Order: sequence, then structure tokens, then C-alpha cells
Amino acid sequence: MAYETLISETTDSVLTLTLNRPDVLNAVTDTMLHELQDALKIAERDTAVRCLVLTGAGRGFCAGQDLNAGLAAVDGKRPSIGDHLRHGYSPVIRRLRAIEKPVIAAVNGIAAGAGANIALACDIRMASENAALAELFVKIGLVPDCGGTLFLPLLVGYGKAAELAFTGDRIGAAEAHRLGLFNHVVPADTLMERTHELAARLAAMPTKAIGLTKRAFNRAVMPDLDAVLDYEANLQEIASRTADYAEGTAAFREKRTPQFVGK
Ligand code: T3D
Repeated sequence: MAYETLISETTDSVLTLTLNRPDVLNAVTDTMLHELQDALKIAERDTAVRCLVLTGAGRGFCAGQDLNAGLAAVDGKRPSIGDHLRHGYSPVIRRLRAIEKPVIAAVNGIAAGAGANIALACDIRMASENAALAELFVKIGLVPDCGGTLFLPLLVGYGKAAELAFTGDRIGAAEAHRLGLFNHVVPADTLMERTHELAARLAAMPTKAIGLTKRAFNRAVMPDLDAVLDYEANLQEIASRTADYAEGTAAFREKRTPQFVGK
């Protein structure tokens, strides 16, 4: 399938999806969200696909929402971040969790904002030594979304999750590995080879058993994912109406330090 912002390649039962806007660290647009939804829907049904790999082109994995792309109006109404999350991002996160096949994120560079949480929604994270992760929503006055309020404390515990989300600090690959956010960190030039070794191994395993195990993990540790995604969308809508959000996004576009007022 030919996409505009996504490269989709299947080799030996492994589907590799590469986010492909390298000039902006694969920042997410509506087109990318629709293409991801489509590719994951096809992969779910395609019995020839037995493992998925998600990675980024160029030096970044994904820098989250494209802050220069305006939001498309929904049903002719004012663009709403809550609706944008519900219709754009949440279906991608749900599909990553619901697909009964292993999904590996090959984190080749910075994974930030929604990009970080898309990586955390995958089952396993292989990372390059150049990779980094940042829950930097707060730096533009937003709250973590894409399931981050669930995945992050689940993986690192509440105290560290609070620190990462409240500061928005970027952590390097070694620290992310130490915290359990990355399963393995490997030299940059071996990332795709090492990821595909693991993917090939998983693709040759009993896919149904892996899928049922994933279903059981979902039920055991994230049974309320739908409610979490919906609640995050509500909260993001509130956050997006603050002066600090307006200032944070303006400062990013103007390449300056934001001056937050706390409301
Ligand atoms: O709408 C909704 O539904 C709400 C959903 C929100 C979900 C979110 O993801 S909110 C978070 C959005 N993302 C960000 O705030 C990240 C913004 N980017 C950065 O802070 C930095 O770029 C990074 C820390 C990710 C990487 O820094 P660095 O120094 O390695 O790279 P850079 O030079 O800043 O970026 C390289 C280019 O990519 C640069 O373009 P230029 O100057 O070369 O023309 C930069 O502007 C562009 N870029 C990076 N991130 C984004 C982006 N362009 C648009 N949107 C981005 N998110």
C-alpha cells in the first residue's frame, strides 16, 4: 500500500511501518493518523502479517503532534483538541493495543509527546543508543495523552511518571532503559537488524498464543484503556483553552522560551 507519510513494507511475515516526515522528526499530521489507522486495520486482518515493527525515518522516531499543522474542523465546528484526540490518535492507540500480534517499536531517535506514548503503546521497545524520550506536553501547557497517563505509571511507577510528566524532561536511552521504558538499547547502526531479528523470531512463534497472551495482559493491566483515552481527551480540551497553551505553542513556532503565567 502506498502512503504519503508512512512507508509500509512486509518481509517474511513482519510488517514494518516507518513514519516518514524526517524533516520535522516525523511530527504527526492528520494524514499520518489516517494512514496509521488504515495500515493497522489491514495488518489486523492480514494473516500473512505475524509481527509488526514501528519506527521513524531519519534522526527522530516521532516528535508528536505537528505544531505547525492547523486542526481540521470536525463536522464544520471549531477545531477541538478533544475531538482531534478522539477521532485521530485514540483509534491508533486502541489498534496498537487490540491487534493480537506483537508490536515492536524500534525507537531510532527522539520520541516526544504523542510520539513517546505511541512508542509506549507498543508491546516491546528496542532503542538505538541515540534514542530519547520526552513526555514534554507540559512544555506547551498540555497533559499527556495517547494513553500516556496509563502506560507511563504502569511502566515506571507513579513517582517517576509524575516527575517525567510534570517536568517534561527529556531522558536518554540509557536512563529510559534503566527505568524499564526501553527493553533493549543497541548501537544505532544495528537497531533495525536487531529489531528484525526479534521480530522474525516472534513471527515464527504461535501467533494465536501470543495474541491471546496480549489480550490477557490488556485485560489484567489496562482494562480501562478506552475510558482513559476519553478522559485524557476531555482534560486536553480544558488544557488547550489556557493562556499557557497559547503561549507554549506560540513560543515553539517563534523558537523562543515560553513565559508561562500558570493559567
Ligand atoms: O492536536 C492534538 O490532538 C493535541 C495532541 C497533542 C499531542 C502532542 O504530541 S503535544 C506535543 C507536541 N510536540 C512537541 O511539543 C515537540 C516539539 N518539538 C521539540 O520540542 C523538539 O523539536 C524536540 C525536543 C522533539 C527535538 O529537538 P531537536 O533539537 O532535536 O530538533 P529541532 O531542531 O527542534 O527539530 C527539527 C525540526 O523539526 C525543526 O524544524 P526546522 O527548524 O529544522 O525547520 C522543528 O521545528 C521541527 N519539529 C520538531 N518537532 C515538531 C516540529 N515541527 C512541527 N511540530 C513538531 N512537533
